[in-house]
Amino acid sequence: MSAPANPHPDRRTVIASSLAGTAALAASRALAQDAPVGGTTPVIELPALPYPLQALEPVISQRTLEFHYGKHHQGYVTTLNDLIKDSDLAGKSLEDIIVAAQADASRAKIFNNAAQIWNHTFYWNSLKPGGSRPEGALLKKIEASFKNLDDCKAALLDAALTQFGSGWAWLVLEGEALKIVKTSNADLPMVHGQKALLTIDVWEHAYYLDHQNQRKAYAQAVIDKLLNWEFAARNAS
Ligand code: MN3
Repeated sequence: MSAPANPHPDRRTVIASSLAGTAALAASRALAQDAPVGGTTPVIELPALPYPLQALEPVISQRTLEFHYGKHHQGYVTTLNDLIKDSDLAGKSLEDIIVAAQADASRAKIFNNAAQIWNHTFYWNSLKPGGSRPEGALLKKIEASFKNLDDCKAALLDAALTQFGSGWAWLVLEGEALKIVKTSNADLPMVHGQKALLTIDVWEHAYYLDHQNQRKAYAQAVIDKLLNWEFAARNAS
């Protein structure tokens, strides 16, 4: 039986790396700075998914990604562009928008939408069809900060399960140590002095179509089968 046709071949393009520090981001910054006076201000764009929509099955179905990427992630992008248009934040990088909005309680809606764009792009990159295993310097760091890889994964699962309500479970670098943390709603490590290495979305929309209310079945399968440890290693270096 052949795989279902990908209805979005234009989304097959692989995005090079994480949001932070990519050539694409540098290019978008250069574009922002070089925008001609009176020209069109660049908008925040929805990055391409790094794999086809069906590539994470059976853990995460094509239907979940059609909604989660095509509706939720796209929705945050559309809303943020509406919110910042004609403001001092128009044309700024996503990271700059997140940091500026986080410092201003009157801009909570901007923060929530901007952070959710960043979180979701980071989450797609934290997953890889077929998964991978940590090696080399990252594995050494894991063994220095946790007893071993199994303990690191168990702590990540525990964070995913004990985050009350919507949020995220993360592997982060804080100083020289790796830590597992959880955040609520759109909150994210970069505003807490931590560098994100991997994340798992534990909002219900991430798993309800495939696993209904069983967050543990989803989080355990993601940890066992889909984590992109090469992406984590790039973020840690
Ligand atoms: Mn989500």
